[in-house]
Amino acid sequence: MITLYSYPELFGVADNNPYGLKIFAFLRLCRIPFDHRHILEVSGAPRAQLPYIDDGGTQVGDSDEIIAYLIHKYGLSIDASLTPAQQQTDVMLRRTLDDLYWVMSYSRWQDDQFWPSFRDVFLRAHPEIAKTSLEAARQHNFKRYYFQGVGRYEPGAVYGRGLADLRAIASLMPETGYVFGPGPCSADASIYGFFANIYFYETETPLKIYAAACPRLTRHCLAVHAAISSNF
Ligand SMILES: N[C@@H](CCC(=O)N[C@@H](CS)C(=O)NCC(=O)O)C(=O)O
Repeated sequence: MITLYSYPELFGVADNNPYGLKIFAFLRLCRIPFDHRHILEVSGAPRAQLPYIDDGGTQVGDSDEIIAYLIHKYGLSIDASLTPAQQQTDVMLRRTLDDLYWVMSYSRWQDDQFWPSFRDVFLRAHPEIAKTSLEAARQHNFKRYYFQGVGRYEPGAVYGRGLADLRAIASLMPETGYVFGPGPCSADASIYGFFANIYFYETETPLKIYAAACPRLTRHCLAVHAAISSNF
């Protein structure tokens, strides 16, 4: 049995971290049974980052490596129909989502305008987590944002970057079906992991305002959300 280790759920999605939600969605789209453990401690994870999986004693970290491992190990056909051009678009898409991650995370943890709301929602949903632990995580994230670079920009410039990422992703999205055709592929799990963590978030950050007004992305998000929530 595969075990997925990832961060806690929030606002109706299975992980408040986009990389973990991406793997959750991928496993569900592929109908692979798994046990889901929500943790905060990263020291036991490969490269000390979440998510990771344990598959009968084999531990794999990094969401893209996990997907590649599962496709290979279980002969999954989810991406089999992608053209070579779509495969390369998928790489660029995942890199754009990596960029969006920093903006989304910044909006929750660093921006003083939105931090109190994120903190309160998180503590309400997870009363077992101490306020001091969350404050310590915030200080840790300040360092991450500074060294990545996003922490050195004014909020307007940060959000400008995230909105450009969202616009680029929206431009790929067809009016019907999934990103590369009528059926879902791993790229849909990737988009869902990040977009759902913006769209279902209650606070009106610039990313959330854009997301809620983007019918192509919201339609896609709700379609994946329904697909991974039913029949399990
Ligand atoms: N490339 C990794 C990124 C995962 C990642 O960035 N995880 C972060 C949180 S979003 C983490 O666990 N950080 C722990 C830490 O910085 O201490 C993936 O695709 O899974």
